[in-house]
Amino acid sequence: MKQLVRMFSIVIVVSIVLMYVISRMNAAEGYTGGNTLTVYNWGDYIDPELLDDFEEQTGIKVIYQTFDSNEAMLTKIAQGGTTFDISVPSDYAISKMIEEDLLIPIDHSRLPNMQYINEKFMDLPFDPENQYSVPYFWGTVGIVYNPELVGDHTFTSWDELWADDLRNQILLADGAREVIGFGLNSLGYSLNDTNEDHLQEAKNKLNKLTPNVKAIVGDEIKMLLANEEAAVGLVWSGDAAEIMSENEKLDYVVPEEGSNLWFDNMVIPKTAKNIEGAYLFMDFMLDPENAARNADYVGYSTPNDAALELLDEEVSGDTRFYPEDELLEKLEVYDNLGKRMLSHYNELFLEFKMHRK
Ligand code: N2P
Repeated sequence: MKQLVRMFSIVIVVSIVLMYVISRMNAAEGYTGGNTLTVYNWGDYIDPELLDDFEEQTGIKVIYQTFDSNEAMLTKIAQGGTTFDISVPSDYAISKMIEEDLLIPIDHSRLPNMQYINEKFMDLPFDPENQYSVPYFWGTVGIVYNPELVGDHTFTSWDELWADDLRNQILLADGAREVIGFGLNSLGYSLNDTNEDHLQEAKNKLNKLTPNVKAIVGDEIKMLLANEEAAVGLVWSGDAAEIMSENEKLDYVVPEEGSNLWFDNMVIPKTAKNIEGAYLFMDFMLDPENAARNADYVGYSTPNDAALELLDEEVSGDTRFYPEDELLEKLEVYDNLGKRMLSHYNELFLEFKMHRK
């Protein structure tokens, strides 16, 4: 019996020493096991200093990864093998993730700073009662252009993009919904249209835009347009704001036939390992001061009323980026068109890209 007790004590002591050594080794690499948070966000979509501040305040180490489309993000999370604690999908992608059971419901009582979100960004059809998502940024899709390089065009109509004098002058954001969407809008159809004839008509029309399209690009679109490498860009509003802060000559417009109004929200995917950390991160990003700094840095529009008050009036009063309800009512949010139709949109976009080659 005595021997058994001794052996048992030795095992315990050895385990404690081992655990200590392992934890020190992890600390040396900057990881403390459970004390990391993996954030999966769009590229160029956060002020990196906020990540440093979050780490300092909470002692949680952030592992930060980026994606450049909802489609890429969805595929990666759905296929598994990842440990993302936070992601930031758009409206229709949130609805798709809910449908595919990829998200953890949000306990609002753990997010005191949620009170600062303007009501109009809550309880939207893609996530009733915000059961699964928390507003991050919102905006529109439109055209940024350099008035000095485009003659008389002011792009109040999508059709102006097809003008002969814009040869090789247009950069397009690399988004399937965005590109097929403005193709449909330019024909007077909804950007959620699922009628096959309309979709083919849109693709054929987009194919005709090819001589004017210089490139289809990711986040570098901002640098290229600010440097006047092209005269016109199809962009998300916040990217336009960022470009215009670099180059004041440029302007941003949402064409009159209609366009997309989008919402990007934070979610906790089922892949999460640090749910406590995920709540801390979300509440940190909802803090008015942090949300204002973030909006200032990335150029996107904040849904956070208290943050909005902290922004320069020049920013918060700019109706190109904080449009009045009258314009917003004319815009459409992307619907979750279902798995098959969304793949079809992706295919059509790919065919359009191939047509360019
Ligand atoms: C940031 C992209 C914002 C995505 N680079 C708009 N949904």
